[in-house]
Amino acid sequence: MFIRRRRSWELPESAATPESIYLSRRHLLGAGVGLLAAAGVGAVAGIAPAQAAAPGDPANDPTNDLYPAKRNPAFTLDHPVTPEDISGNYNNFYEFGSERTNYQCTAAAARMPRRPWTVKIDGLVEQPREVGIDDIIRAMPLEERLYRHRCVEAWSMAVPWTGFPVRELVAWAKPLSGAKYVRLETFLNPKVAPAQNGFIYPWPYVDGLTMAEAANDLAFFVTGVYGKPAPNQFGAPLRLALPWKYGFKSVKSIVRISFTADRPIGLWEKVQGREYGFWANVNPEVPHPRWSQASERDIGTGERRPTLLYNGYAEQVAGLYADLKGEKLFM
Ligand SMILES: Nc1nc2c(c(=O)[nH]1)N[C@H]1C(S)=C(S)[C@@H](COP(=O)(O)O)O[C@H]1N2
Ligand SMILES: [Mo]
Repeated sequence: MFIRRRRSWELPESAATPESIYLSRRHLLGAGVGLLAAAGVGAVAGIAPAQAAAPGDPANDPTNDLYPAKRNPAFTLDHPVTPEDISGNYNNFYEFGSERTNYQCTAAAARMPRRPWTVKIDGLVEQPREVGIDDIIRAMPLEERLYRHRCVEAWSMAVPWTGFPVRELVAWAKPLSGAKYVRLETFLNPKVAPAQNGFIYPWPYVDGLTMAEAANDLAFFVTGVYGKPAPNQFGAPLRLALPWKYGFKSVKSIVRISFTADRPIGLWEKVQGREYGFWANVNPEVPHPRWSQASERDIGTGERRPTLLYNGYAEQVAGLYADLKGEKLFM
């Protein structure tokens, strides 16, 4: 995501060629891992590898027994799933740094403790409550879906998410009839995510959707990816996936789900409302004020593909917007 306050030497994705940097970083990382393995660090010395000791290691996730979940064949793709070593090292998670290609972001996120993790459900509901994440996950019908994932910066990937329909959790939360929106909030903990000490962004990360969008079959809460609990950089232990919208709508590492009468204002809308609005539906014909959305670069294959209306999901979601023509549906 790019905001106006970026320094002049920072180019938008469309103007930069990050592959060369990205590939050289990958190369460096690979070499580092090789050296460690060759030296037998950890194993020979009898010290547990740093990964296993990390509080954020998904290998210790208490819901491991639920994976892999059955794939729902209704959600497939016409192009290959992005390899995990690529998608898992190209993440937007500003709480852990503002560079997608920076492995420090993935590593920093890995230090986030995954438990205890409590989700507050409040606002216009019959009974506000705080629930442990495992109680939510175990109450929900987990399934795997292949989804397109399109960032507003014009890169995309194909991801095998595991999770459950948003509407299942909405039903479980028992919202009141006055609820018109679902507002989602990420954790606020600068000790875990030092970038939250910065003053550029109005933390915590917030975004939301309408109740009608939440009821759509495609709206998905994600708990896992690649057939296992999601590594932290993907937004563990609970994140949203709205595949017909730009990725910034898909809030990560959620701690609060509120049902509201008023439209929530997301972090990006707050920071730069002229460029990042509430609806943010994908549309190749509506450019971002500073770059085209006509095509996108698949970070797995490197191919440039034409962008599709509603990111290819028009059939399922266009009806949601039939009566909203006056709204800025694609910003
Ligand atoms: N809390 C939080 N959620 C977030 C973000 C973020 O920085 N913080 N980035 C958003 C953006 S811009 C995108 S494109 C997706 C990226 O998801 P991915 O890293 O799993 O591909 O997460 C979204 N959710
Ligand atoms: Mo994004």
